[in-house]
Amino acid sequence: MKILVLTGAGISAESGVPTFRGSDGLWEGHRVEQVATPEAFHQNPELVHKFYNMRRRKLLEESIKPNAAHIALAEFEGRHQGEFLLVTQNIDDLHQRAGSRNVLPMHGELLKARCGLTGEVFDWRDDLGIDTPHPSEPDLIGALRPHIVWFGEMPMGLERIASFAQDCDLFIAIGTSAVVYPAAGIVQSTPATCRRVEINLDDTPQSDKFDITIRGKASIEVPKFLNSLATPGHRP
Ligand code: BJW
Repeated sequence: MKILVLTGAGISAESGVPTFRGSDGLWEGHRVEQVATPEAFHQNPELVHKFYNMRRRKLLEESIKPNAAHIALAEFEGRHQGEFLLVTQNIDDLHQRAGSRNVLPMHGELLKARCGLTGEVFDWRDDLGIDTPHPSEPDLIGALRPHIVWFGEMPMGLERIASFAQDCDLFIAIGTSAVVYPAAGIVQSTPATCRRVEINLDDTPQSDKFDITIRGKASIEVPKFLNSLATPGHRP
């Protein structure tokens, strides 16, 4: 069985990483266009760096750990015989820390920085600023930006995602509000034969495209659902 999983901020919420939308979402108090667009970065790089520095520091706090949903996905991948791809919209590294191997972070990674001039990508755990020198060219100052896909920019790995989705047997979307494209449209690029499962606290604008909608916390529902797949004769 060929399995495609798409995760969003909801899977990391119970690990202490805030979601975007919703009452205590990350963008409360920030207008999206102030921080999550290339124009915003061009106009006010200090503000944008500050926003991501705060989130990077938080992600590196000891209390932030993968939860039962991240771990269940990693363990499932480890024992799954067929093809498996985990596409995440999340910029945290909790899937990787849980041990997932085939992870495609389509909206970038908070613990990486990119040179805006050359496109080189570096592992990055410190603050970034307008005075940060380029790691291999110290005279080049301020060329680094967070390795994040902002609105209007092309998400990463789209060809691989499209090619995997077109003949997958099972698609599972977990903890995403399904309002940001192209991620929200992946469900519709899966074939008619594919079983589509949505796990979320609430309905989303895409819920009617799924065969099964499971309502509840990811930390409970993801392990439960993945365990049910291991039951002989069970068809999701
Ligand atoms: C739980 C839970 C628990 C909570 N258990 N569940 C008009 C129409 C269509 C498209 C467009 C349009 N105008 C513009 C566009 C394109 C635009 C877009 O989609 N805009 C819409 C908002 C209208 N998209 C883009 O610009 C993308 N690029 C692009 O389109 O390029 C051109 C292109 C052309 C042709 C082909 C392909 C591409 C880029 C999008 C980049 C998104 N970047 C962000 C910010 C990253 C930086 C940062 O982190 O600050 O990525 S936006 C933000 O939203 C972030 C997320 O990855 C993304 C999705 O959010 P997510 O993960 O779904 O989180 P939430 O908070 O929204 O939802 C959480 C969910 O979890 C909720 O449903 C809860 O119920 C649930 N939940 N706790 C289970 N415990």
